[in-house]
Amino acid sequence: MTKNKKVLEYVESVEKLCNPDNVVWIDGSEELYNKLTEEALATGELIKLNDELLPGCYLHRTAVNDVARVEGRTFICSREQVNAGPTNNWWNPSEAYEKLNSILKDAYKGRTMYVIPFSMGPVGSPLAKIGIEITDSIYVVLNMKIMTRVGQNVLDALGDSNDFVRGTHAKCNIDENDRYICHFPEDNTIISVNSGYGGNVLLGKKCFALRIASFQGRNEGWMAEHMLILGIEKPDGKIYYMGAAFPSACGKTNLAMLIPPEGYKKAGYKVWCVGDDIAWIKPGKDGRLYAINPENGFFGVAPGTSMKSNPNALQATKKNTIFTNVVLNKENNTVWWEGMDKNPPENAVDWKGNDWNGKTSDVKGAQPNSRFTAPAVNCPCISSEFESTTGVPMSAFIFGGRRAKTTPLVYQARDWNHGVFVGSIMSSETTAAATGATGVLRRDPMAMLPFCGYHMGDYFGHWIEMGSKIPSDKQPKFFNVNWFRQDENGNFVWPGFGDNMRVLDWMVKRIEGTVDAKETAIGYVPYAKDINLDGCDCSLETLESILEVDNAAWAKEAEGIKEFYTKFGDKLPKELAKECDALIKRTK
Ligand code: OXD
Ligand code: MN
Repeated sequence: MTKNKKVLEYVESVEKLCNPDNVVWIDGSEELYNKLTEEALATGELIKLNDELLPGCYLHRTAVNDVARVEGRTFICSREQVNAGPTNNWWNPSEAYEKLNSILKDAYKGRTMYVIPFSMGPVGSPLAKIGIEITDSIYVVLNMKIMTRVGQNVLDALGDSNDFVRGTHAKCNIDENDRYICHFPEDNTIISVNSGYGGNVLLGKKCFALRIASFQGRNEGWMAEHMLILGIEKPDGKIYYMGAAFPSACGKTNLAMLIPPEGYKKAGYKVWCVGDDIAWIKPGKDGRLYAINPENGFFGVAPGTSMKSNPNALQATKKNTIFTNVVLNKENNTVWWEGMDKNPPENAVDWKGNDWNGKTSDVKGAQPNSRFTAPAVNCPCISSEFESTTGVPMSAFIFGGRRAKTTPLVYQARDWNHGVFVGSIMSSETTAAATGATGVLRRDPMAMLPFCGYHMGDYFGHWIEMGSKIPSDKQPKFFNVNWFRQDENGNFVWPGFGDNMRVLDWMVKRIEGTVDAKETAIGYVPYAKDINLDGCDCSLETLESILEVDNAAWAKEAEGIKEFYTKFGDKLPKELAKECDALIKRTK
């Protein structure tokens, strides 16, 4: 399939080490995918679902010990420890290679080795990058087909270039004690062993598109961010594109596919989804920042996805989708998960493969981190710019988190550096369901804590530097949102979901310069009257209560930020230290 010497060398080296029975190159043809699907059905790796209700859809179950990303076993193997920084696990690369090679030795014996050439981003786009993933898992091949662009055309686009990421994955025995997800940023290399769970084995996603790409972006003058990308189309046809970063469990996929309230729909507003998880962002010729979604599908959390919370995502899963660790409804051979509807199946199989009755069982049927892998083209609100090779021009960056108090519904940063500060202090309170302890604050700068492939202090510095290259009139505006303010009784105050459109609408007006805002210690906060509440289940007074900025609370918050910042030592950009001091001063 290719004469590229570096690709051939890499494939041969893995073949020699892992010793497979066969080698199959994934050329992107339907014939080959069909053949592999048949094989996976025969072994039980995949279960075919109802072809009328869910055409082209399959169910897969992972091992019970292998259901999520494993941050504790994820390593940045930079040559110098300092370059991994205080927020990553570091492993000396020579030691890591030695250990991984011992695990990989003969790991494919009796198995087939698949070589997947894939592009992150539209093939041939100047913003796209190429990878070769080698794996012994058909599940990985079929998921990579959905999540990335795969096939001969990728190798053609690569030509004889050495600029590709080498990803090796081996299932081995799914032994959690020998599970490693390792990144060698200086070698463009990823090695993942002893897992079969998507986030650990679909190497294009977190491993390449965030950890390796963030490192590449710093060296090459662009940014790889954990951001959804959406476009807001106004009735006059003008579209504003925004990138938004949230820690998990803050409704990122829901925001990416938001359905505007009736009044907005009637007036002609539309929201388009360009991506739900990752953005690659680069300055264009005109000086503005342009973004692509490097992925080709959605690897979404299934539980909680419903016709109410996210009809677009649900619709996207109706064909050519792979479900992982959800409930199998035996009555009609379809799938179900908690939060899909109030009608769990009685004659069903749970994610572990045991018989399950949703009406009587007291255990969950779907694994809480069960997933759908759905092609982006299936999404009813996918943007017409999804395949754009130049990307979409960014008008705003939105940061956010889950905070019961302190952080108002929305505020705008003063300028770029203040915006970077706002992103760097992102934080979320854990929910009781997730941890057993409610209200524990976790700082997660730009939602990149588990995904930054180098020292996070340098990452902040890179953000500052990117801003210095963009003329201020071309810079996106920065906003922070908090959909999760609670009243004294612990009830959420803001209705959220589609009503978040009202906040996005205010941002558009700020971008256009058609609405004033109140200057506060933390930035610009809306006047309540400027947020459109027509048809909204929230009164003006209630809205006012979640727009308040409590200086005493922010003075305390600033102490926490200062403390958090000490982690980064002298790598903390002085611009951010200055922003923190300025916040402290303004709260007095
Ligand atoms: C994801 C994550 O799966 O951020 O997207 O964990
Ligand atoms: Mn994510």
